[in-house]
Amino acid sequence: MRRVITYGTYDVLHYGHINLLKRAKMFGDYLIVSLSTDEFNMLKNKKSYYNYEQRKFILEACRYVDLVIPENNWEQKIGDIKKYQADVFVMGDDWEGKFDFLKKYCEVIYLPRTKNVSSTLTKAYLSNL
Ligand code: C2G
Repeated sequence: MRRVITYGTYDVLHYGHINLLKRAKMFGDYLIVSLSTDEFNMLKNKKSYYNYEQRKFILEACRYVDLVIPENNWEQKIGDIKKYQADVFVMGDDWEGKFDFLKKYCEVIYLPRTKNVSSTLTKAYLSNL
């Protein structure tokens, strides 16, 4: 069983997120999403529309996702990779190079972001309706 792990806020889930999750899943058989908690989002200066439980509930309905765990801090990735025996770490390429230190523990893959879609754009559009 090849396990893939990825991290993110995944607020207002959109096709860019799904496209990332779908491609990430193709690198293994089991996809773990470490979902930023509301507290960690504050550290990332991100305010999510949906809270952690709601974002977790939505992600768990995604066919590509096998497990959702909380992302509480920047430091947990190595421990997560060991604890969940992740073989592959996948992120969008807006993070290109930022997580290369994980290469000691697993494969690190950065995938091209999906253009012209983001939670911020979606929220901005909705707030102008
Ligand atoms: N993403 C994408 N295309 C988009 C938007 C997002 O491929 N149009 C990807 C991002 O690159 C990321 C994932 O979808 O891999 C989740 O995006 P965010 O929720 O914005 O995640 P982020 O805030 O970057 O959190 O420890 C890492 C952080 O938690 C990453």
